[in-house]
Amino acid sequence: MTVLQTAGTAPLPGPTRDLEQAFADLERWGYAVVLDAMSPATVATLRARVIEQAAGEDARGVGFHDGKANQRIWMLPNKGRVFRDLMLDPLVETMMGRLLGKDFLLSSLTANIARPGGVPMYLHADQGYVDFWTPRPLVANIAWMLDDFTDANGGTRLVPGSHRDPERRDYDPGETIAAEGPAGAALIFDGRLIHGTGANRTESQHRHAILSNHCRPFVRQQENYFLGLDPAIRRSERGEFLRRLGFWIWAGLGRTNTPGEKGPLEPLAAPLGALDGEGGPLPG
Ligand SMILES: O=C(O)CCC(=O)C(=O)O
Repeated sequence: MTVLQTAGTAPLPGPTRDLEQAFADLERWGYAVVLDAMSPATVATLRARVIEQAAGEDARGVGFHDGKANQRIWMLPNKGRVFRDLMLDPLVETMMGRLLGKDFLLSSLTANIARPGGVPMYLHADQGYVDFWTPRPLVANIAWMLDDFTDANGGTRLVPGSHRDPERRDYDPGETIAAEGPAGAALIFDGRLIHGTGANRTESQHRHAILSNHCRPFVRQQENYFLGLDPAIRRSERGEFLRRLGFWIWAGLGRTNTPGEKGPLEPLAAPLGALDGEGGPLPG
C-alpha cells in the first residue's frame, strides 16, 4: 500500500524557523526547509570558497562535471576549514541527531553547482543502496543553500511523502516539486525521500549548494575518510569533528584492536602481528 500523499490533498510545508515544525514536516513529508540556517557572512564565505575550488579543480583538469553544465566538488573536509566548521554547527547535531541518533556520522560532504542548461539528475533516494524499506531513516541530508533555490534555477526536486512508501516504486518527474528557499536556508531531507537536482532553466543564475549526507553509525560512509582525509587535517582537527567522521569506536565497530579501546583512533604505528608462543614475532 502506498501512503504517499501529494500536493493535491494537503498543504505542503513552507520554509520555517521553528525546528519543531521542521521535525513535523520531516515526519509527514520527508523534508523541511529551515530558514536562516547560516548567516549571510557564512553564506558569502562558503559560496566564494566553492566557486574558487570549482575553478581550481577545472584549472588542474580534475573538475568533475555532471553532464555539461553542472559541477560537483567532492571530499570537502579536505578543501577548507569553513566546510569543516559547518559540520560542527549546532543545527547539524540537532537535526541529524534526532533523525539518526546522537552518534550519527558524516557520510559525505560535497558541493553541487547547478548551472544554466543543467539537466535534471535522475530521481533517487540517498539510502537507495539499502535493498529493503526501513521504517526509520538510516541516512539524512542537508542541502545548504548558498543561493536562493527556485523552481527555475535547479532547486532540488522532491517527491513529498515518498519516504513513507514501503513499496519504493519508481517515481515520475511529473510527481516532483521544487524545494525553494532563500540563500542561507537549509533543506533537510530523509534518506528515503525520492529527489534529484532540478534542471536550471535560467539564463545566468548559478545555483550553489553544499550537500552534507549523514548516516547512522553502523552504515558504511560514502566518502572513505580513513583513507581520504588529509593526514595533516586528521592530526590537527578537533576530536568532535573526527568523531563525526568515524575516527571513534561505536558499539565495538571500527576498532583497530580490542573492543575496549577509547577515544580518537589513530593509525596503528606498530600493529600487533603474528607471535610465537614466547611473544616473539613470526613472519606474517
Ligand atoms: O544538488 C541537489 O539539488 C541535489 C543533489 C542530490 O540529489 C544528491 O547529491 O544526491
